[in-house]
Amino acid sequence: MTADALFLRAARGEDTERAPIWVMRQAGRYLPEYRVLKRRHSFWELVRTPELAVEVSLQPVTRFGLDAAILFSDIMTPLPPMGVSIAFDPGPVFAEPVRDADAVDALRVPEPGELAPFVADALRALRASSPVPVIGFAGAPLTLAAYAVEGGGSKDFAAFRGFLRAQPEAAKALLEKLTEVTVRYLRMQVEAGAQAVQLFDSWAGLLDEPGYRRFGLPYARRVLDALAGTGAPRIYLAVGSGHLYGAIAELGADVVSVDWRRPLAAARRELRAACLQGNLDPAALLGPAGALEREAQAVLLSGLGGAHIFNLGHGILPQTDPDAVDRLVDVVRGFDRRAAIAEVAR
Ligand code: 1CP
Repeated sequence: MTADALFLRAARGEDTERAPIWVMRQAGRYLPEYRVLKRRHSFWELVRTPELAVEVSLQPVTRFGLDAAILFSDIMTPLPPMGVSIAFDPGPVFAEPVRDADAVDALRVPEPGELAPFVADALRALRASSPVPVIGFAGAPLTLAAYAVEGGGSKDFAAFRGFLRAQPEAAKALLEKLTEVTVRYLRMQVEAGAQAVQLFDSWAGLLDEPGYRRFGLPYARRVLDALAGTGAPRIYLAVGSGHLYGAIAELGADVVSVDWRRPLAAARRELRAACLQGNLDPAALLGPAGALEREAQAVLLSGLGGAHIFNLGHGILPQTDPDAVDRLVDVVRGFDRRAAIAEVAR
Protein backbone atom coordinates (compact mmCIF):
# COMPACT_ATOMS: atom_id res chain seq x y z
CA MET A 1 0.00 0.00 0.00
CA THR A 2 1.51 3.31 -1.03
CA ALA A 3 1.46 6.44 1.11
CA ASP A 4 -0.54 8.30 -1.52
CA ALA A 5 -3.67 6.17 -1.22
CA LEU A 6 -6.83 8.22 -1.71
CA PHE A 7 -8.07 7.74 1.86
CA LEU A 8 -4.81 8.94 3.41
CA ARG A 9 -4.51 11.91 1.10
CA ALA A 10 -8.01 13.07 2.08
CA ALA A 11 -7.36 12.37 5.78
CA ARG A 12 -4.31 14.64 5.57
CA GLY A 13 -6.51 17.44 4.28
CA GLU A 14 -6.12 17.10 0.51
CA ASP A 15 -9.10 18.04 -1.62
CA THR A 16 -9.08 14.78 -3.61
CA GLU A 17 -10.56 14.15 -7.08
CA ARG A 18 -13.16 11.85 -5.59
CA ALA A 19 -14.21 11.23 -1.98
CA PRO A 20 -12.83 7.99 -0.51
CA ILE A 21 -15.51 5.85 1.14
CA TRP A 22 -15.58 3.49 4.08
CA VAL A 23 -18.50 2.64 6.33
CA MET A 24 -18.61 2.69 10.11
CA ARG A 25 -19.13 -0.85 11.44
CA GLN A 26 -18.49 -2.07 7.91
CA ALA A 27 -17.78 -5.58 9.20
CA GLY A 28 -20.64 -7.08 11.15
CA ARG A 29 -24.04 -8.64 11.37
CA TYR A 30 -25.50 -7.26 8.12
CA LEU A 31 -22.95 -9.31 6.12
CA PRO A 32 -23.89 -12.98 5.48
CA GLU A 33 -20.22 -14.00 5.42
CA TYR A 34 -19.81 -12.51 8.92
CA ARG A 35 -22.87 -14.37 10.20
CA VAL A 36 -21.36 -17.63 8.93
CA LEU A 37 -18.24 -17.09 11.07
CA LYS A 38 -20.40 -15.91 13.97
CA ARG A 39 -22.18 -19.29 14.06
CA ARG A 40 -18.86 -20.98 14.90
CA HIS A 41 -17.12 -18.34 17.01
CA SER A 42 -18.08 -16.00 19.82
CA PHE A 43 -17.49 -12.26 19.42
CA TRP A 44 -14.41 -12.33 21.70
CA GLU A 45 -13.03 -15.32 19.75
CA LEU A 46 -13.25 -13.36 16.49
CA VAL A 47 -11.58 -10.36 18.10
CA ARG A 48 -8.86 -12.33 19.91
CA THR A 49 -7.84 -14.62 17.05
CA PRO A 50 -5.76 -12.54 14.62
CA GLU A 51 -6.47 -14.71 11.52
CA LEU A 52 -10.21 -14.42 12.14
CA ALA A 53 -10.08 -10.70 12.94
CA VAL A 54 -8.20 -10.10 9.68
CA GLU A 55 -10.65 -12.22 7.69
CA VAL A 56 -13.63 -10.30 9.11
CA SER A 57 -11.89 -6.92 8.57
CA LEU A 58 -11.34 -7.72 4.90
CA GLN A 59 -14.84 -9.09 4.19
CA PRO A 60 -16.43 -5.69 3.41
CA VAL A 61 -13.31 -4.38 1.66
CA THR A 62 -13.32 -7.34 -0.73
CA ARG A 63 -17.07 -7.38 -1.28
CA PHE A 64 -17.59 -3.65 -1.89
CA GLY A 65 -14.18 -2.29 -2.93
CA LEU A 66 -14.03 0.22 -0.06
CA ASP A 67 -11.13 2.67 0.31
CA ALA A 68 -10.07 1.75 3.87
CA ALA A 69 -10.10 -1.28 6.16
CA ILE A 70 -10.87 -0.89 9.87
CA LEU A 71 -9.59 -3.54 12.23
CA PHE A 72 -12.37 -5.79 13.47
CA SER A 73 -12.38 -5.30 17.24
CA ASP A 74 -14.36 -3.29 19.77
CA ILE A 75 -13.84 -0.20 21.88
CA MET A 76 -14.06 -2.51 24.95
CA THR A 77 -10.99 -4.55 23.93
CA PRO A 78 -8.41 -2.75 26.16
CA LEU A 79 -10.63 -2.90 29.27
CA PRO A 80 -10.32 -6.58 30.36
CA PRO A 81 -6.52 -6.15 30.82
CA MET A 82 -7.41 -3.36 33.30
CA GLY A 83 -9.20 -5.95 35.40
CA VAL A 84 -12.85 -5.77 34.35
CA SER A 85 -14.81 -8.70 32.96
CA ILE A 86 -17.01 -8.03 29.89
CA ALA A 87 -19.33 -10.36 27.98
CA PHE A 88 -21.05 -9.55 24.65
CA ASP A 89 -24.80 -10.16 24.26
CA PRO A 90 -24.70 -8.71 21.57
CA GLY A 91 -23.56 -5.42 23.20
CA PRO A 92 -21.07 -5.27 26.09
CA VAL A 93 -22.20 -6.37 29.57
CA PHE A 94 -19.86 -5.67 32.51
CA ALA A 95 -19.77 -8.28 35.32
CA GLU A 96 -19.31 -5.41 37.80
CA PRO A 97 -19.88 -1.76 36.90
CA VAL A 98 -17.24 0.69 38.17
CA ARG A 99 -19.26 2.81 40.60
CA ASP A 100 -16.91 4.24 43.28
CA ALA A 101 -13.35 5.36 44.09
CA ASP A 102 -12.35 1.89 45.36
CA ALA A 103 -13.40 0.30 42.06
CA VAL A 104 -11.42 2.95 40.17
CA ASP A 105 -8.35 2.37 42.39
CA ALA A 106 -8.52 -1.35 41.67
CA LEU A 107 -8.19 -0.77 37.89
CA ARG A 108 -4.77 -1.56 36.46
CA VAL A 109 -2.97 0.49 33.82
CA PRO A 110 -1.24 -2.29 31.88
CA GLU A 111 2.08 -1.91 30.06
CA PRO A 112 1.64 -1.59 26.27
CA GLY A 113 2.85 -5.17 25.76
CA GLU A 114 0.12 -6.54 28.04
CA LEU A 115 -2.59 -4.54 26.30
CA ALA A 116 -4.22 -6.84 23.78
CA PRO A 117 -1.14 -8.23 21.97
CA PHE A 118 -3.57 -10.00 19.61
CA VAL A 119 -4.56 -6.55 18.30
CA ALA A 120 -0.96 -5.79 17.35
CA ASP A 121 -0.68 -9.21 15.65
CA ALA A 122 -3.94 -8.69 13.78
CA LEU A 123 -2.90 -5.21 12.63
CA ARG A 124 0.46 -6.45 11.32
CA ALA A 125 -1.28 -9.20 9.36
CA LEU A 126 -4.03 -6.87 8.14
CA ARG A 127 -1.49 -4.31 6.98
CA ALA A 128 0.36 -7.02 5.07
CA SER A 129 -2.75 -8.30 3.30
CA SER A 130 -5.03 -5.27 2.90
CA PRO A 131 -5.19 -3.61 -0.54
CA VAL A 132 -6.22 -0.33 1.14
CA PRO A 133 -5.05 1.70 4.19
CA VAL A 134 -5.70 0.25 7.63
CA ILE A 135 -7.53 2.18 10.36
CA GLY A 136 -6.95 1.45 14.04
CA PHE A 137 -9.33 2.74 16.70
CA ALA A 138 -10.14 3.17 20.36
CA GLY A 139 -12.97 4.48 22.50
CA ALA A 140 -12.45 7.99 23.91
CA PRO A 141 -11.99 8.10 27.71
CA LEU A 142 -15.41 9.69 28.32
CA THR A 143 -17.25 7.06 26.28
CA LEU A 144 -15.34 4.15 27.85
CA ALA A 145 -16.09 5.60 31.29
CA ALA A 146 -19.78 5.84 30.38
CA TYR A 147 -19.90 2.10 29.62
CA ALA A 148 -17.76 1.14 32.64
CA VAL A 149 -19.93 3.07 35.12
CA GLU A 150 -23.24 2.14 33.49
CA GLY A 151 -22.18 -1.50 33.14
CA GLY A 152 -23.22 -1.70 29.49
CA GLY A 153 -25.15 0.14 26.81
CA SER A 154 -27.98 2.50 27.71
CA LYS A 155 -30.26 5.03 26.05
CA ASP A 156 -29.41 7.85 28.43
CA PHE A 157 -26.50 6.61 30.63
CA ALA A 158 -28.31 8.00 33.69
CA ALA A 159 -26.11 6.17 36.24
CA PHE A 160 -23.02 7.61 34.55
CA ARG A 161 -24.40 11.14 34.39
CA GLY A 162 -25.33 10.89 38.06
CA PHE A 163 -21.84 9.59 38.90
CA LEU A 164 -20.21 12.62 37.24
CA ARG A 165 -22.15 14.84 39.68
CA ALA A 166 -22.02 12.69 42.82
CA GLN A 167 -18.38 11.57 42.56
CA PRO A 168 -16.52 13.97 40.26
CA GLU A 169 -13.14 13.11 41.82
CA ALA A 170 -13.61 9.38 41.23
CA ALA A 171 -14.79 10.20 37.71
CA LYS A 172 -11.62 12.17 37.02
CA ALA A 173 -9.44 9.38 38.43
CA LEU A 174 -11.24 6.93 36.12
CA LEU A 175 -10.79 9.24 33.12
CA GLU A 176 -7.07 9.63 33.93
CA LYS A 177 -6.53 5.87 33.89
CA LEU A 178 -8.55 5.42 30.70
CA THR A 179 -6.59 8.23 29.03
CA GLU A 180 -3.25 6.59 29.80
CA VAL A 181 -4.48 3.18 28.62
CA THR A 182 -5.94 4.68 25.41
CA VAL A 183 -2.69 6.50 24.59
CA ARG A 184 -0.68 3.30 25.06
CA TYR A 185 -3.20 1.26 23.12
CA LEU A 186 -3.31 3.60 20.10
CA ARG A 187 0.47 4.06 19.98
CA MET A 188 0.79 0.29 19.93
CA GLN A 189 -1.68 0.15 17.03
CA VAL A 190 0.26 2.71 14.98
CA GLU A 191 3.52 0.86 15.67
CA ALA A 192 1.85 -2.36 14.49
CA GLY A 193 0.77 -0.81 11.20
CA ALA A 194 -2.39 1.28 11.63
CA GLN A 195 -2.11 4.15 9.12
CA ALA A 196 -4.88 6.26 10.66
CA VAL A 197 -6.69 6.10 13.99
CA GLN A 198 -10.26 6.90 14.91
CA LEU A 199 -11.26 7.92 18.42
CA PHE A 200 -14.90 6.96 19.06
CA ASP A 201 -16.51 9.38 21.52
CA SER A 202 -19.93 7.94 20.75
CA TRP A 203 -21.69 9.35 23.82
CA ALA A 204 -20.02 12.76 24.21
CA GLY A 205 -23.22 14.34 22.82
CA LEU A 206 -25.05 13.36 26.02
CA LEU A 207 -23.25 16.13 27.90
CA ASP A 208 -23.79 19.86 27.72
CA GLU A 209 -20.83 22.03 26.75
CA PRO A 210 -19.62 22.73 30.33
CA GLY A 211 -19.82 19.00 31.10
CA TYR A 212 -17.95 18.12 27.92
CA ARG A 213 -15.28 20.73 28.64
CA ARG A 214 -14.79 19.20 32.09
CA PHE A 215 -15.05 15.45 31.48
CA GLY A 216 -14.62 14.94 27.73
CA LEU A 217 -12.47 17.44 25.91
CA PRO A 218 -9.32 17.49 28.10
CA TYR A 219 -8.94 13.71 28.00
CA ALA A 220 -9.73 13.30 24.29
CA ARG A 221 -7.28 16.11 23.55
CA ARG A 222 -4.53 14.38 25.51
CA VAL A 223 -5.08 11.20 23.51
CA LEU A 224 -5.04 13.08 20.18
CA ASP A 225 -1.98 15.14 21.19
CA ALA A 226 -0.08 12.00 22.14
CA LEU A 227 -0.68 10.60 18.65
CA ALA A 228 0.17 13.84 16.82
CA GLY A 229 3.80 12.93 16.23
CA THR A 230 3.10 9.50 14.74
CA GLY A 231 2.10 10.75 11.29
CA ALA A 232 -1.15 8.77 11.38
CA PRO A 233 -4.14 11.07 10.77
CA ARG A 234 -6.42 11.22 13.83
CA ILE A 235 -10.18 11.03 13.28
CA TYR A 236 -12.56 12.10 16.07
CA LEU A 237 -16.20 11.01 16.18
CA ALA A 238 -18.88 12.24 18.58
CA VAL A 239 -22.47 11.45 17.62
CA GLY A 240 -25.24 14.04 18.18
CA SER A 241 -22.65 16.63 19.15
CA GLY A 242 -23.56 19.68 17.05
CA HIS A 243 -23.99 21.69 20.27
CA LEU A 244 -20.34 20.91 21.11
CA TYR A 245 -18.69 21.90 17.81
CA GLY A 246 -17.15 25.05 19.31
CA ALA A 247 -15.35 22.85 21.85
CA ILE A 248 -14.60 20.02 19.42
CA ALA A 249 -12.89 22.55 17.12
CA GLU A 250 -10.31 23.00 19.90
CA LEU A 251 -9.36 19.31 19.87
CA GLY A 252 -7.05 19.65 16.90
CA ALA A 253 -8.20 16.40 15.25
CA ASP A 254 -7.09 15.98 11.63
CA VAL A 255 -10.53 14.68 10.64
CA VAL A 256 -13.87 15.15 12.39
CA SER A 257 -16.68 12.71 11.72
CA VAL A 258 -20.05 14.44 11.41
CA ASP A 259 -23.48 12.85 11.77
CA TRP A 260 -26.51 13.52 9.57
CA ARG A 261 -28.06 16.11 11.89
CA ARG A 262 -25.74 18.84 10.55
CA PRO A 263 -24.94 19.44 6.86
CA LEU A 264 -21.22 19.09 6.08
CA ALA A 265 -20.97 22.65 4.71
CA ALA A 266 -22.22 24.12 8.01
CA ALA A 267 -20.13 21.71 10.09
CA ARG A 268 -17.04 22.71 8.11
CA ARG A 269 -17.40 26.35 9.15
CA GLU A 270 -17.97 25.45 12.80
CA LEU A 271 -15.34 22.72 13.21
CA ARG A 272 -12.46 24.27 11.25
CA ALA A 273 -11.10 20.74 10.62
CA ALA A 274 -8.86 20.07 7.64
CA CYS A 275 -11.04 17.15 6.62
CA LEU A 276 -14.61 16.10 7.39
CA GLN A 277 -15.93 12.56 7.40
CA GLY A 278 -19.56 11.60 6.96
CA ASN A 279 -22.45 12.01 7.02
CA LEU A 280 -25.17 9.94 5.36
CA ASP A 281 -27.98 8.83 7.66
CA PRO A 282 -27.52 5.03 8.02
CA ALA A 283 -31.29 4.74 7.53
CA ALA A 284 -30.85 5.98 3.93
CA LEU A 285 -29.56 2.45 3.18
CA LEU A 286 -32.96 1.06 4.21
CA GLY A 287 -34.95 3.14 1.71
CA PRO A 288 -35.53 2.88 -2.06
CA ALA A 289 -32.55 3.13 -4.44
CA GLY A 290 -33.58 6.52 -5.88
CA ALA A 291 -33.83 8.14 -2.46
CA LEU A 292 -30.48 6.64 -1.41
CA GLU A 293 -28.84 8.08 -4.51
CA ARG A 294 -30.33 11.54 -3.95
CA GLU A 295 -29.30 11.62 -0.28
CA ALA A 296 -25.78 10.45 -1.09
CA GLN A 297 -25.46 13.11 -3.83
CA ALA A 298 -26.57 15.78 -1.36
CA VAL A 299 -23.85 14.66 1.07
CA LEU A 300 -21.24 14.71 -1.71
CA LEU A 301 -22.25 18.23 -2.79
CA SER A 302 -22.26 19.50 0.78
CA GLY A 303 -18.75 18.08 1.23
CA LEU A 304 -17.23 19.99 -1.71
CA GLY A 305 -15.81 22.85 0.37
CA GLY A 306 -12.66 20.92 1.36
CA ALA A 307 -11.27 17.46 2.02
CA HIS A 308 -14.04 14.88 2.46
CA ILE A 309 -14.10 11.20 3.43
CA PHE A 310 -17.51 9.75 2.63
CA ASN A 311 -19.04 7.70 5.45
CA LEU A 312 -22.27 7.21 7.31
CA GLY A 313 -23.09 9.52 10.20
CA HIS A 314 -22.93 6.51 12.56
CA GLY A 315 -22.64 2.71 12.33
CA ILE A 316 -24.41 0.76 9.60
CA LEU A 317 -27.68 -0.80 10.80
CA PRO A 318 -27.76 -4.61 11.17
CA GLN A 319 -30.87 -4.89 8.95
CA THR A 320 -29.11 -3.23 5.96
CA ASP A 321 -29.18 -5.11 2.65
CA PRO A 322 -25.56 -5.43 1.39
CA ASP A 323 -26.78 -4.59 -2.14
CA ALA A 324 -27.63 -1.09 -0.90
CA VAL A 325 -23.98 -0.64 0.11
CA ASP A 326 -22.96 -1.66 -3.40
CA ARG A 327 -25.25 1.02 -4.83
CA LEU A 328 -23.86 3.60 -2.43
CA VAL A 329 -20.26 2.80 -3.37
CA ASP A 330 -21.19 3.21 -7.06
CA VAL A 331 -22.67 6.65 -6.41
CA VAL A 332 -19.63 7.86 -4.45
CA ARG A 333 -17.12 6.42 -6.95
CA GLY A 334 -19.03 7.98 -9.83
CA PHE A 335 -19.01 11.47 -8.32
CA ASP A 336 -16.21 13.58 -9.83
CA ARG A 337 -15.55 16.33 -7.28
CA ARG A 338 -13.56 18.54 -9.68
CA ALA A 339 -16.33 18.45 -12.30
CA ALA A 340 -18.94 19.13 -9.61
CA ILE A 341 -17.00 22.16 -8.33
CA ALA A 342 -16.72 23.51 -11.89
CA GLU A 343 -20.46 22.95 -12.32
CA VAL A 344 -21.30 24.78 -9.08
CA ALA A 345 -19.00 27.69 -10.07
CA ARG A 346 -20.72 28.16 -13.44
O1 1CP B 1 -21.58 -9.90 16.16
C1 1CP B 1 -22.23 -9.35 17.04
O2 1CP B 1 -23.40 -9.65 17.27
C2 1CP B 1 -21.60 -8.27 17.88
C3 1CP B 1 -21.95 -6.92 17.40
C4 1CP B 1 -20.72 -6.05 17.44
C5 1CP B 1 -19.84 -5.78 16.37
C6 1CP B 1 -19.96 -6.28 14.95
C7 1CP B 1 -20.19 -5.39 18.56
C8 1CP B 1 -20.73 -5.43 19.91
N1 1CP B 1 -19.04 -4.73 18.20
C9 1CP B 1 -18.80 -4.94 16.88
C10 1CP B 1 -17.63 -4.47 16.10
C11 1CP B 1 -17.19 -3.07 16.27
N2 1CP B 1 -17.42 -2.25 17.34
C12 1CP B 1 -16.37 -2.39 15.35
C13 1CP B 1 -15.84 -3.11 14.14
C14 1CP B 1 -15.09 -2.48 13.11
C15 1CP B 1 -15.94 -1.99 11.96
O3 1CP B 1 -16.17 -2.76 11.02
O4 1CP B 1 -16.33 -0.81 11.97
C16 1CP B 1 -16.18 -1.09 15.86
C17 1CP B 1 -15.40 0.06 15.23
C18 1CP B 1 -16.83 -1.02 17.10
C19 1CP B 1 -16.80 0.15 17.98
C20 1CP B 1 -17.83 0.27 19.05
N3 1CP B 1 -18.26 -0.70 19.90
C21 1CP B 1 -18.44 1.48 19.42
C22 1CP B 1 -18.15 2.81 18.80
C23 1CP B 1 -18.88 2.99 17.53
C24 1CP B 1 -20.30 3.43 17.66
O5 1CP B 1 -21.17 2.72 17.11
O6 1CP B 1 -20.55 4.48 18.24
C25 1CP B 1 -19.31 1.22 20.49
C26 1CP B 1 -20.19 2.21 21.21
C27 1CP B 1 -19.19 -0.16 20.79
C28 1CP B 1 -19.89 -0.90 21.88
C29 1CP B 1 -20.64 -2.05 21.34
N4 1CP B 1 -20.06 -3.23 20.97
C30 1CP B 1 -21.00 -4.07 20.44
C31 1CP B 1 -22.25 -3.39 20.47
C32 1CP B 1 -23.55 -3.94 19.99
C33 1CP B 1 -22.01 -2.12 21.03
C34 1CP B 1 -23.06 -1.03 21.31
C35 1CP B 1 -23.63 -1.29 22.66
C36 1CP B 1 -24.67 -0.28 23.10
O7 1CP B 1 -24.33 0.87 23.40
O8 1CP B 1 -25.83 -0.68 23.19
